[in-house]
Amino acid sequence: MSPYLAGILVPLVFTLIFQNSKKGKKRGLPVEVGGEPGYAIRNRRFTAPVTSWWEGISTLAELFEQSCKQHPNKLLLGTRKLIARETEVTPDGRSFEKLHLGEYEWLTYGRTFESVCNFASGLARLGHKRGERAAIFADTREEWFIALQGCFRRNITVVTIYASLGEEALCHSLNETEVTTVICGKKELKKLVDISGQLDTVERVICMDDEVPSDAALVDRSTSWIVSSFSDVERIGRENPVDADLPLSSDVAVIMYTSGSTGLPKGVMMTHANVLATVSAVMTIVPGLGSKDVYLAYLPLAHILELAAENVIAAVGSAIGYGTALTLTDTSSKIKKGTRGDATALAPTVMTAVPAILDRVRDGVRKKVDAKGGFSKRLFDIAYARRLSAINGSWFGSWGLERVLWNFLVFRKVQAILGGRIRFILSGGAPLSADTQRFINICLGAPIGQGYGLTETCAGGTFSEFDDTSVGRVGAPLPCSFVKLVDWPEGGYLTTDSPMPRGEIVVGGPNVTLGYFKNDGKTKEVYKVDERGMRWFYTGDIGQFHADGCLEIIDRKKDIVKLQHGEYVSLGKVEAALVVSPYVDNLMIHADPFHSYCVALVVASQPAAEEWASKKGISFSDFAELCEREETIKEVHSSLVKAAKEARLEKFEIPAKIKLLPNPWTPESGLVTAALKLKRDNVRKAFSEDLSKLYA
Ligand SMILES: *[C@@H]1O[C@H](CO)[C@@H](O)[C@H](O)[C@H]1NC(C)=O
Ligand SMILES: *[C@@H]1O[C@H](CO)[C@@H](O)[C@H](O)[C@H]1NC(C)=O
Ligand SMILES: *[C@@H]1O[C@H](CO)[C@@H](O)[C@H](O)[C@H]1NC(C)=O
Ligand SMILES: CC(=O)N[C@H]1CO[C@H](CO)[C@@H](O)[C@@H]1O
Repeated sequence: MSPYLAGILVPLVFTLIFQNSKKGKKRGLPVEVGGEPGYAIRNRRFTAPVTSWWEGISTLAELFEQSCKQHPNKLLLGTRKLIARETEVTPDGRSFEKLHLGEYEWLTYGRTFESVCNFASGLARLGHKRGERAAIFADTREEWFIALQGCFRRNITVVTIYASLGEEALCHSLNETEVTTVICGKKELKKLVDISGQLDTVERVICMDDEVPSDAALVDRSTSWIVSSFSDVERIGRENPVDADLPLSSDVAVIMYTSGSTGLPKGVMMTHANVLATVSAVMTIVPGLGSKDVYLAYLPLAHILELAAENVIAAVGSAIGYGTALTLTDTSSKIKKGTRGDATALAPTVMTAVPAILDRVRDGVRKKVDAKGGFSKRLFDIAYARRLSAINGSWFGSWGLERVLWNFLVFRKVQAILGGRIRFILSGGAPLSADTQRFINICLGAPIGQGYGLTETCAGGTFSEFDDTSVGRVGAPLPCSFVKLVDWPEGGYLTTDSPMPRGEIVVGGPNVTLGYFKNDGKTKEVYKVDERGMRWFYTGDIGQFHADGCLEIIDRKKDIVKLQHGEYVSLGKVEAALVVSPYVDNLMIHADPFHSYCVALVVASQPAAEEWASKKGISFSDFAELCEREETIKEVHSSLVKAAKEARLEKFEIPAKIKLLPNPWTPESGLVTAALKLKRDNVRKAFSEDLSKLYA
């Protein structure tokens, strides 16, 4: 049967089942609030801000203990065993490390709780005193979660640090918080030893990898630290149990160092009540989260989105399987050919993602479909178009059975990439492009909930409800938050704007954190308390409220630059419009008041550029050389201009000149944050010569 025929026949064969149109549903509710005048709103489904979903529970420690007692025999933490580490050499002589990983091995809730109690006792026996802080500095893994819960049981404030953080920032965060115990992996231990001379307060290090002894000798010689392995601490605790020393809800649970886009990182203080409010809010949003769910954990636990997500999962009896971004799928870069990636080995039902990862999934699927061509591609295109019009609210293509059929014929294979059972994806960290949201939504058949929040608001803020298929918006306020807009006249955004009120986004509620650790000045700048005692955080983001109460982020205060002739360029907006060009892997727009036009640094997408070159018959020695070529730059530039026109950018917003760069920007290079947001200052510094050449 021709795919075109299938497209016409299939819907005719099945009976008409119209999906309810979701249009016109009110999600938010304008409310009166005190403080600086503004247009405030909160979630319509809840009359008062949610503080705890669980009755009688006021800290994360109590929440976890309750859940362990309710589901002692259910599986909680799963980790894949490393079978072999291999080195693969490509024909041109480059070598890559590949991992051969086995099946997941599980700890039950009961066993995990024992580990947590043992670890807590072990910490005390090793000499960690009351009131001292501990830092966790490691990639996301089982021990991270156990250490976190262990610290909570001893009322120890946990300082979290991104594993990719640079030396200076690492030193600053450990110094500032006077950490006495650092819990880290083997890789991070090396980093610590390098700066040991500057760490005065650290007394002991707990290494999550069991191979520590050989390193320990080295560490002991060069530092005065006592180094123990994780299993040692657990053993000591098991042999010498100590009573729990539980925190109150107003005690600080975590000081989270955010890899800010400028300067040294700032530590955000979060109480148990703060995190619990966010955890509770997530409960109200993911439909039917329960003990049948399996969650794939791989984002940094030092990010509040992941920390809250894992605490939610562990509170409802679901299982958490650990993975990494580099071993996620069967074709991930570190997975040995022919073996399974984390998603296929685990078959998760729920996962979190940052937009950059979902963009990669989308590009991967598109490329595969295009490469196949012919019948498969046509079938895919038809299926996609039909699902798209259904999601668009049209009756055309919205039959329930048709959806099942397309899933079976086409999308099942895409779904198999992530294990085939995904029913909900939580996206956060940065806004998701409309195109990717649609694509993932259609191909995975699973709703994507997009959150908007910051570490400072404890990830609270807004959340798009799972049945909201509109794109580009971040939803209505979370049940734990109030959100209001405040005029920003300099930027031309007012709450009296029509058709929608616009302004700086300000978040208030039980979720708003206490402020920055040892940084009163900065705290006073961005946190304000109104006359009713409610705390508000000024986000610096610009948003607008739709009539149904959903928020849309449209700009960022400090990313707006005035050009020589007075036009304002919103860097983020222009970047979001141009990044859709197939040649772009990443880009940064640069504008300043000394010039009348803007320029762009563009990290070229290697596959796209090389494919174009080979089509044109251009020969080149390596990719860096290709990026230098006049004709390549011209081609990429015209593709940017096209994207700009499609997004209806003004002429002055289109970069007049561009520099093509061959190497991707990674968190390790310090050019982007761990959530892959641009660090403008660093990029500007790193490419200052290129920028001045662009203006020459
Ligand atoms: C928990 O620790 C903090 C900081 O040391 C302390 O101020 C607080 O009183 C402790 N809470 C309890 C319930 O002991
Ligand atoms: C940390 O503190 C020590 C001593 O107080 C000091 O020598 C060192 O420079 C500090 N390092 C940072 C990064 O602040
Ligand atoms: C879906 O709706 C948008 C906006 O209403 C429109 O631009 C787009 O063409 C529609 N797509 C389809 C496939 O109907
Ligand atoms: C820590 C904090 O900000 N607490 C506030 C949370 O919000 C409630 C009102 O919803 C205030 O009463 C708390 O003081």
